[in-house]
Amino acid sequence: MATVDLTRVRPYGDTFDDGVVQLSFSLPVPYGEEAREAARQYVAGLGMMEAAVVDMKDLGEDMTFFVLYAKAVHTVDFTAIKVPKVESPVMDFYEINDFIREHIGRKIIVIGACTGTDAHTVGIDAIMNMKGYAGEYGLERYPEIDAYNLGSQVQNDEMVRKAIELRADAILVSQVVTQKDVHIPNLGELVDLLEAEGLRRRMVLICGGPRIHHELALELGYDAGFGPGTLAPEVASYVAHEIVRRGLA
Ligand code: B12
Repeated sequence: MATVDLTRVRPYGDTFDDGVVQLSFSLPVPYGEEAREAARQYVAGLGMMEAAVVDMKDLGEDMTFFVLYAKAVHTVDFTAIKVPKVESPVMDFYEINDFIREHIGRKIIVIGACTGTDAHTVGIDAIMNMKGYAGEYGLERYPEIDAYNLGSQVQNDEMVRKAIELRADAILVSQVVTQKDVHIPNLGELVDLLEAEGLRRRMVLICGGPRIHHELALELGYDAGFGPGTLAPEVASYVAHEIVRRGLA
């Protein structure tokens, strides 16, 4: 194995450090040799070398889908990368319940929903549902957590009303549709409403979804953001620790 210079890394396709990447995309052009050349020229225009179409399919209606290989010339400095991450020890189901009993001394109350116009409930269900996801029970199964899954298309004012009614310690917001950045104003509105009610600092506020990351969540005024592949214990561990850290118990 060649020695890796982490200040100058680039993709590895065939031979080490060759810069080869695979790209796929569609163009609104009819299938054929002109389409192949259009895709090749497009990728060359991105600054990549030796662009070659290795597969293409007619999508109908004058649309063509392509798979290409090409060589990237630039590198990135891996040593200079800093990514904000949720920094909290992850406990298992039993440890979390013990932690809550020992450090909080009462059940914690969590409400969650898919908010705004978003109807993709599978993600929030994966975190909250009794039956769980990927081998991990959801929050409804935790004896020390009272979890309320409010479902889909819940409006922000309704979330706030429920948070007050149920005396929530934490609010979980799922946003899956991100077309035209619809999630940004929707997530921001909830923060504004909580601040207007004087509740923001009294609750742990979390968002999640396939295109959510911790840095974005922090920018929008949330305490934490969780992305693809999140499991319930990561969320429950964070909430429990954050309640203790912030003295909200
Ligand atoms: C199933 C599905 C639907 C179902 C939803 C059914 C339901 N009850 O959920 C139906 C058919 C209704 C649907 C409708 C639409 N959909 Co749809 N759908 C999907 C699909 C195929 C799977 C999503 C899913 O279930 N993922 C599985 C879960 C487990 O993953 P997850 O959501 O990422 O959740 C995990 C993490 O992100 C995280 N997480 C998620 N939420 C939260 C919240 C918190 C607090 C935390 C901590 C963590 C967390 O934890 C979860 C577990 O690890 C995706 C494509 C895809 N393959 O992803 C498109 C997709 C999401 N849909 C899309 C679109 C565009 C739509 C429609 C607008 C289509 C239309 N024109 O009508 C409508 C919108 C309806 C609406 N008002 O929201 C687009 C979104 C594109 C974008 N970037 O915005 C996608 C990506 C498809 C695509 N490639 O175009 N959809």
